[in-house]
Amino acid sequence: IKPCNLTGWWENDLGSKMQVFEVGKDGTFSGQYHTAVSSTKKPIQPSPVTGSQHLDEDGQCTFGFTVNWKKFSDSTAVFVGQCFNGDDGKEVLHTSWLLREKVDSELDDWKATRTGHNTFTRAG
Ligand code: B9F
Repeated sequence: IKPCNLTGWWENDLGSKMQVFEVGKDGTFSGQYHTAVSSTKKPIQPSPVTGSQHLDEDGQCTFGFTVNWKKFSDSTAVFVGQCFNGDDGKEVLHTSWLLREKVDSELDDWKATRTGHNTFTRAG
């Protein structure tokens, strides 16, 4: 079984790509997220990722990270997930996300959060 280390390039089921630069000894990491989808008119830009993973050696670590879409949107997304080794031995990340949209008024708070799931595999 491979140890769990998120360093490298990942691609999800939407075609979004994420690069994790380096995982520190304490499990913290930074990276860049290139979303394949957006619903703003502004051009999509690479967005900073900051996260933390467990350093379990069974290849099934849990992790979380935040994406700040600051260059083209006021929104923020957080992902939580776990790494698995599929039947073919390939690593797969199963994640759930919350996406917080900036709303103009507290009255709109109820509709400000979206949620979903993404599956990532190694890219390149
Ligand atoms: O489209 C999002 C956005 C935020 C405010 C206007 C546009 C920003 C990009 C989010 C990308 C999401 C997906 N990509 C991916 O790989 S993060 C979770 C998904 N996984 C439209 C209006 C308000 C929110 C969305 Fe917006």
